[in-house]
Parts: sequence; C-alpha cells; structure tokens
Amino acid sequence: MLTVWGRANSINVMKVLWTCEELGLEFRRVDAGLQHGVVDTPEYRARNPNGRVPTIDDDGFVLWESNTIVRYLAAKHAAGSLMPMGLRERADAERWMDWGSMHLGLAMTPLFWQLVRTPADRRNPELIASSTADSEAQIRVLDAHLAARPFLCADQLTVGDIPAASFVHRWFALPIARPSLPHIERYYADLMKRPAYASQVALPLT
Ligand SMILES: N[C@@H](CCC(=O)N[C@@H](CS)C(=O)NCC(=O)O)C(=O)O
Repeated sequence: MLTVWGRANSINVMKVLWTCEELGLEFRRVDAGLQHGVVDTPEYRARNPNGRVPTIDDDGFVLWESNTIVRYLAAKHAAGSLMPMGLRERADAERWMDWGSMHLGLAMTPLFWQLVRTPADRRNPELIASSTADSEAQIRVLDAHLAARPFLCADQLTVGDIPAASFVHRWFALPIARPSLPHIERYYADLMKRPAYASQVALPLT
C-alpha cells in the first residue's frame, strides 16, 4: 500500500500526486501540513524529521524529498519511460528537476506567497516586483528550451518535467502581467490535456 502525507495545495505534494496519477497507482493521501497539522507529531517526525510534506510510505519503505519520491516511483513503475534509464538521459532529466526546484521554484515562491497567502494590506510591493522579474527570467529560459522540443528532455513526459511544469501552472494562474511566450504557452496547453496534471496540479491557487 502506498500512502502519501501532504496537503493537496502544496507544490511539492502536487509533484508526487501528479506522478502517482500518471503512473496509475493506487494510493491513499493523508492531509498534513499548515492548517492540517500532523507534521509536528512524534509519529510524523519519526518518518520525516524535517516536519515537511510530502512523505510517502510504500509498503514500509518511508521516503521524503519530493523530487526523490518522484524519481523513486517513476523508476519503480516506469523505468525507461517516465524515468529515463540511459546514463545521459537520466542526468538530463535530473538536471531539469534540480533546475525546476532551485531556479524556477526559488524565483517564484516569494511571489506565490505574497499574492496568494499574504493579506493584501501586508504585501511587500518591492518583493512582488523582484520575484516577478526573477520568475520571468527563469520562464524565458524554459521558453527558449521548449522552442526545439515538446517536453524538457525527450519526446514524452519524463521526471525532468515534473517540478518545472508544476511551477508553470502557478506562472499562468498568478494575477500578474505576463509577456507572450509561445513555447511555454504551447507546453502549458499540452500539459493541461493530461488528466493527471489537470486534476493534481492545475488547481486554484490556495
Ligand atoms: N525539499 C522538500 C521541501 C518540502 C517543503 O518545504 N514542503 C512544504 C510545502 S510545499 C512544507 O512542508 N511546508 C510546511 C507545511 O506545509 O506545514 C521537498 O521537496 O519535499
């Protein structure tokens, strides 16, 4: 039995839920984090000492760190497709996973928190402006890369897409001015046709 702990509006949980749905896995999700609590209980901390979400338990194997969970599930259930197995193909996908979290994700997270999780009278306009500019710079990197290929690493969806594509929904859903960038718009439109992405990632921002 696969159990996923984490609230469904967390981007790191979304990556795992999207992966589970792409793979057609049976799983149960337990709400945890922010208003749901759970993450500070001794039981949860024994599974994940960081007190963060997501955490999974796959038939007794406990794992945390969302990108690692995505790689684990894809390698277990979709080696050679969602999880590329060639040495270079795998490194390429892992590179884009790191980039999605460390460049696109870090650039966009202040903007998300300001516009979605901070009351209007307590927002910081300078932080909103700088995070919007940083996010756009990273989105332009993605747009240029997608000019020559349908997905980030291959002709099909791979784990390399999962983190960056999760943030791409936020880019299009946040109430900001966006430049017209045809390749990222095409990528987002293609992602939205995938039931797993539409149901687990492309949700109202909360
Ligand atoms: N590097 C970790 C980060 C985990 C993380 O910071 N998760 C956030 C949600 S996106 C969290 O647990 N926030 C506190 C909470 O929800 O209580 C991962 O990718 O799994």
